Amino acid sequence: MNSSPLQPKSLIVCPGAVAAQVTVAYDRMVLDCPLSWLAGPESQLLAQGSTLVHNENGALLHGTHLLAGVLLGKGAQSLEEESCELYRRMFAITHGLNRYRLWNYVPRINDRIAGVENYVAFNAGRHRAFIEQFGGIHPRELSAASALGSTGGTVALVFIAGPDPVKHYENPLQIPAAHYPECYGKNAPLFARGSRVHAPDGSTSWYLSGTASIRGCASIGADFSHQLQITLENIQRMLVEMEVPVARHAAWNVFLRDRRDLEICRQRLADTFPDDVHQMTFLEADICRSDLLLEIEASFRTLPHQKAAS
Ligand code: 3EB
Repeated sequence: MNSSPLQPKSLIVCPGAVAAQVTVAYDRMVLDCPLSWLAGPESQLLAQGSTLVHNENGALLHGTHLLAGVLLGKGAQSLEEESCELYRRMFAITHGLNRYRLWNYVPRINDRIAGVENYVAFNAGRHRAFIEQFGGIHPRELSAASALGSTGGTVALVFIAGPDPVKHYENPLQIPAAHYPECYGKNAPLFARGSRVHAPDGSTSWYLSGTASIRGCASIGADFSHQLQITLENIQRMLVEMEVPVARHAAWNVFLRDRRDLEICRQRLADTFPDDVHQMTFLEADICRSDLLLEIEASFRTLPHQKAAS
């Protein structure tokens, strides 16, 4: 069904599905994500635009200053091939635009196939697509991202892109992921720790990448509470680096490997970011490194310039 292009359309991410799938109905494009919802808002609005187009491999949302989309793997021979093909498609679709934010959902991310962990195979495919596209790895092409394990189905890639200027950030407490040594996989993960976008209407968006208990390149923290502490320190450092103002709208996603850690996690986050407690979604998901027990991502936004009241 085609609806009026004047009607705002939304890209929404919803957990709780069996396999990643995109449904488009009237004014909504929904990515059903195979992660378990635990607490907080049950769906998240990622982007709004004016036109939706879709086929069996994904959906795109066009707005005046935005192109957002969900792309699903077509079931290639291997996870590496499927990941490479998804990134090729995404690069073609976003050609000439800046990429603001990416989400990677990798089925059974910590399982091994023929001795290779699925996350390692995913990184190999992503790396190949970057080299094909840019001839090398350039920091200006690395945007904020998250990589989560899903319970099944194909790889899913969600992106937000557009023409507005974007600045990418790294965390001085962490080695840029693109420089991780080979012990974390032959091909490094390719993302920035955060990205900031200024829109022409005066609004600003900050995207904080999936943040975990990593210092330098090493996973640290033997138990959940310690990993949470390190993760929060990484986040606080990024909020300073990116100059995220105190007065802003926030939306958080907290991914827990084990749902039994929910209460301690909720309490600590409520103590640390009391104004944001109602904007935190808690999900159960596998994290890309098998020794990591949680990952936290967020986006922040300030409103367009207000016209002076007359
Ligand atoms: C890390 O810092 C944790 O592979 O796209 C976080 C965000 C992580 C994005 C990705 C991985 C990715 O290395 C994992």
